[in-house]
Amino acid sequence: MDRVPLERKVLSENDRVAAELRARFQEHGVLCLNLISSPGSGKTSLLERTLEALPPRDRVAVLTGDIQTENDANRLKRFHFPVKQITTGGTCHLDARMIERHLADWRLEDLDLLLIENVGNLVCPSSYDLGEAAKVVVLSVTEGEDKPLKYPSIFFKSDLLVLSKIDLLPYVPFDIEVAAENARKVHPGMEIVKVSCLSGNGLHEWMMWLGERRQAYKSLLQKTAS
Ligand SMILES: Nc1nc2c(ncn2[C@@H]2O[C@H](COP(=O)(O)OP(=O)(O)OP(=O)(O)O)[C@@H](O)[C@H]2O)c(=O)[nH]1
Ligand SMILES: [Mg+2]
Repeated sequence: MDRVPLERKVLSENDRVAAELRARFQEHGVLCLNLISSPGSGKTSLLERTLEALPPRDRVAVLTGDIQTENDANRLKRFHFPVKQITTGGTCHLDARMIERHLADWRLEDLDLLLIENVGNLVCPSSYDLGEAAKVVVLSVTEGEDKPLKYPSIFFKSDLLVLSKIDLLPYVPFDIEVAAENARKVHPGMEIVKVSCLSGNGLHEWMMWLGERRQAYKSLLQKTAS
């Protein structure tokens, strides 16, 4: 079989498993978000600040993907929410089977929110549905304003752009308005929050977005059930 039909087959198998996951998330009322960015844009830092801000009894869990190491899971475990590392051993993205396998011994009925940190990569993760309700793309101010134009797929598919590391704006030639304009060229009306995990600026807006998303998901499920 040549490469293109084989890739298509892998993707359709992934879509099938992702659809099953999405149905299970809906059945149990679990909002699942898939965080995607280049390596080092600040996904784990954003999750650290998020877990720190959530009430200790919140029904939240995290799956974090990397090619190697348990480093990110170790950083996130100290907040005492369920956290699991997925090490792909070389694959540049998570796929739906990996999510299914790593969820096997968690009870979805005990969760309201599942945060997935994808492997650091702006390209491959965009093709693999994980059954999430929404993708969130993180772009740091050290990466250049042109990234939405160069890697349009992930910006098009994500509901939210988190512009991260804004504390570094005085030191890097990054025009935040141009970055936002580029993102909206690819994805008209895209929601954007600007954050610094170092100073805490903008984290309130991120937490508001997250809270509104959780509420909207709950209302949607209630409406479809009645
Ligand atoms: N100045 C500054 N540095 C930050 C900020 N957020 C993260 N960093 C730093 O950026 C580096 C990478 O952050 P991570 O949170 O590990 O990034 P990541 O996207 O999870 O990285 P991978 O999982 O390897 O893809 C670390 O040295 C962080 O301390 C920020 O808001 N401001
Ligand atoms: Mg990380």
